[in-house]
Amino acid sequence: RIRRRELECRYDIDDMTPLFLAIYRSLIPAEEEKEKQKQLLVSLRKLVNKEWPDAELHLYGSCANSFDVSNSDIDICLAIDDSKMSKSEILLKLADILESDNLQNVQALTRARVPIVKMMDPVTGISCDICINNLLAVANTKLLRDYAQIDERLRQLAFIVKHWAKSRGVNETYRGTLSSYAYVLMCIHFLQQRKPAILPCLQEMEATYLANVDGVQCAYFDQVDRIRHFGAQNNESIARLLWGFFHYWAYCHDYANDVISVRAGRNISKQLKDWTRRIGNDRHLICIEDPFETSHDLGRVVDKYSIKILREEFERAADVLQYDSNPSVTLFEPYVP
Ligand code: 3AT
Ligand code: MG
Repeated sequence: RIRRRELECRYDIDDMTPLFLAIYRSLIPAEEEKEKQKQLLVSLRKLVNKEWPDAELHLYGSCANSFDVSNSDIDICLAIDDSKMSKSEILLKLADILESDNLQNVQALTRARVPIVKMMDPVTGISCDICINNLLAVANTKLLRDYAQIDERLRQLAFIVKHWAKSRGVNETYRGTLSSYAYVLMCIHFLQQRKPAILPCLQEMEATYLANVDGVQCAYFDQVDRIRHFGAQNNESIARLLWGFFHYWAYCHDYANDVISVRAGRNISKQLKDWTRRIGNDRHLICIEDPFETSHDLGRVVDKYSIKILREEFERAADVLQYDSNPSVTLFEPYVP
């Protein structure tokens, strides 16, 4: 593998910014779509509280972290005292309740890694996954949303990266590629490394948000209104950052030794985390530390085949941005096997 670490990006890269910003804007969900999501949440709350008066429903995932493109599914967490019923029993009961309220395609997946009920609301056409007591996901949703408010380039970059990943077929965890959550963490990490930095490391700052979630300490600076100018010293355009992002994962990241850590605001060593060997199914071929559940490697879904596909896609994207005459089209060309 030739490593092109020293490569400078093309001289006219900044001229492509309007094209990428137009793509970004076209992906943002319309106000009325967000309104429909809220309405659905309100009616689901009513329904659930009839059976369980103390239960709460929280939105999490991209519909709540501001990284959702239009027509996304929504993710909901049912927070409920589960000392009387098992998770599976709650899911099955929930599925019954939803079905009798005419929600469509109701399915309880009790044996999934994260057990959920899936369903579709025929009124709004919105599909949704409901999980039980996954409060760490609610906490990491807030962290991502807070990062997005510091510098708008994060949301722009992440939208384009998610759109690229979906177009190229590398946003499929069941096939060994990365989740949207992992891509957003890679974007945050990348912007933390720019010189000057575009994003701070919120978990290294004074903790203004503190919560113990399922035994995990979640602590970070969440008064992001006060640090809106953090990235102002850096005026890199979105096209330049996009090129930098792919170039970094294609040619600069040290896959053999480094762990991407948004929590630390930098790379840390695999050695330090004892992520150097394969243990069970965890191969640690690309290591992305979860910011709160730090023993959790989001890259663990990646195997020896999919790491090759991923890295080839990063290289393709970097090369398209470097040499192609029409990068804002070629970058998103659907992958055809
Ligand atoms: P999409 O817009 O749906 O592609 P998303 O951010 O909603 O992006 P997912 O639907 O894959 O992503 O996941 C929903 C949320 O669940 C996102 C994150 O808060 C949490 N989550 C996902 N994967 C993990 C994981 N491996 N570990 C911890 N939390 C996770
Ligand atoms: Mg989602």
